[in-house]
Amino acid sequence: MARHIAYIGLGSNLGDRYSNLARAVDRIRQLPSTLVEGQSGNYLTAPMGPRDQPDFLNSVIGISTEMSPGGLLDALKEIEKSLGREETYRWGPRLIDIDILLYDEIVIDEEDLKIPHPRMHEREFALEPLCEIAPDALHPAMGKTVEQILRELRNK
Ligand code: PH2
Ligand code: MG
Ligand code: MG
Repeated sequence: MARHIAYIGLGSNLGDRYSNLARAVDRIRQLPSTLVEGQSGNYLTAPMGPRDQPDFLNSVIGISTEMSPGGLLDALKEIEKSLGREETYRWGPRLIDIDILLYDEIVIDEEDLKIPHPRMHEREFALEPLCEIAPDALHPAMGKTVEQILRELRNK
């Protein structure tokens, strides 16, 4: 089976945010045929969207995996659930959020699975940690590297 490179964004703004991110990465390490190849630092970030919620802790990891995009998405949702995530409102506070940002240079636009993550290009809390570990990763829909996208976002 072919190996694929994916970048995954993690966020938490409830409970012990550091431990929530660490536990999520531990679970991702245990996924079948998956290796964590790189891990950014942790970034304390102001909430985007509704402002009346705690600050987030965000990070990004790079993995190599034989899992398909759909299989990976299902597995990440399971991990969110197993760590105790409960649904609130859209962009509301969450114990753990695990999003696929990029998967190779694939573009998928399905109801439940959109890759690249449809808002990553406007979110410094995703781009900054991603840039730390993979500045040259290509956003296949925009035809730009993540470093370029971050620079342009900051110059707006
Ligand atoms: N996630 C959201 C909404 N707003 N803000 C920050 N700073 N970090 C996040 O991870 C985040 C957010 C929805 O997924
Ligand atoms: Mg998210
Ligand atoms: Mg999510």
